[in-house]
Amino acid sequence: MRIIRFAALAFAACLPFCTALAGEASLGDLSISGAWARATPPWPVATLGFLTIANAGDDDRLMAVAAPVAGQSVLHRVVLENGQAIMLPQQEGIPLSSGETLDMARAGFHLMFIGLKEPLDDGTKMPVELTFEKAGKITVEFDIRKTPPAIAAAGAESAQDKTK
Ligand SMILES: [Cu+2]
Repeated sequence: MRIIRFAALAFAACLPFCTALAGEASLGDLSISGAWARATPPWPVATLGFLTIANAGDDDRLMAVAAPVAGQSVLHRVVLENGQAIMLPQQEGIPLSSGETLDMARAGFHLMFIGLKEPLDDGTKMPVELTFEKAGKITVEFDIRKTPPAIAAAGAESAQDKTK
């Protein structure tokens, strides 16, 4: 709990900068924001990435991701099985419903970058190609960060709720 509160404070402190840094792009009716991946130690194996996709058009689907720095990039969903969190590959892609916004972190999805060829340093960026079923392909610059903004944002939002 204490860690989450601290993260919320850290997020609030850097809010004006974080917004500008977050990986953003748009493709047709899709608006992508908050694209980031976790910074790695000097000898990395794999890392996770997250993003938010708002779909103002018809139903679509995130089918695949590819990052030059990774040997393999996959879509995962975390589910609980017998009390244990396991990651399931999403071979059918991740659905993006018409008129809805998918916050991958909150919905239990993530991108997984496996077989990293080099470390990802905090504060840098890496290009990731996203392939959608209907909208096609786009390359988005993901922010490499040590701190997970998803947890921080959840804290910031509950703080906002209190002001309503
Ligand atoms: Cu995974």
